[in-house]
Amino acid sequence: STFYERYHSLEDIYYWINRTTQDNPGTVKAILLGSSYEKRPIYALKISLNNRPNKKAMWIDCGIHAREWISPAFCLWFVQYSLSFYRINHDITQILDNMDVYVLPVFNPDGYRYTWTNNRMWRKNRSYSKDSWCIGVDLNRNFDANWCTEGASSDPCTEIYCGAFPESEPESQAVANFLRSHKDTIQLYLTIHSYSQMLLFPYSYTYDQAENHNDLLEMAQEAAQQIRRHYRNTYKYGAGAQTIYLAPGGSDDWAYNLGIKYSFTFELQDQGRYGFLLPPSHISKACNEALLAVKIIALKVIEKT
Ligand code: 0X9
Ligand code: ZN
Repeated sequence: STFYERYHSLEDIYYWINRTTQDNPGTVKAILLGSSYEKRPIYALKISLNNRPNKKAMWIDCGIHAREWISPAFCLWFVQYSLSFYRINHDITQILDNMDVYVLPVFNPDGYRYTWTNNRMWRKNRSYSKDSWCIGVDLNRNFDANWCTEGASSDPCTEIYCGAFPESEPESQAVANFLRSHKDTIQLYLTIHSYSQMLLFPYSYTYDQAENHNDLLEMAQEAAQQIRRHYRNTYKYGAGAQTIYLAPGGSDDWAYNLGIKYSFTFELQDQGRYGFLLPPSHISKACNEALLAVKIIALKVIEKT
């Protein structure tokens, strides 16, 4: 198997980030967004293929939940594909000609490392709370979007602990700060999770429909249909609250309310057979079908804006 058909430790991914920037000078830059609770750097890659003025951008983050290993694997896959197939594949060429792409491979480095060394099923980050022995905040409940209402918990011992206040965690703060300062160029926000095979969009913190609900629904539906056609696999799609559950404080809803009107959460393979323990032999199919969905959605955003 190739490098991209395996899972990689945090140290390997840092090394890969370094290599990728060195091997692609002028195209890929590493941006230091901040550092984690345990002081590890949080890097995003910026892929910029030509120097058009007023170029728009899209954002993809992976690994906000530590145990969802297919997610960082997808970010690496996406970067590799973009660099290898620019000017070869029509769709990725079209996308990179019109947009810069920011890719954050590991949103939650402390948690990810912990899943390699101590507990494969860890989800949250690794921060200590003041008044509990329990460790970790669910970073996807820590954003300022109806923060800590129904679907999150104020109990530090649960898997959906929302933190002491919105953006209390250095990881969510680093990403929120970057998105705030780039909201005028970023038109599309994507966040990659697993598992359950779903394409979700706002809102997850309320059953109310987003203002461009029909647009988002149409995009997700088209992506799911193409996955079915090309890969014979089923992805559900819809607004988060209606499709899975009410869950406030998520990065997708927060980015949407910031003004990034195309905001999606992808839940990659599988449907529960292996769950978070998706075998490496499934990485290529899981990533290729998600890549198809990213392309369809990004092309539609370019078309619409
Ligand atoms: O609950 C989550 O954070 C996500 N599912 S997961 O099993 N990967 O943990 C779904 C997130 C959907 N979006 C929001 N809740 N905002
Ligand atoms: Zn997740």
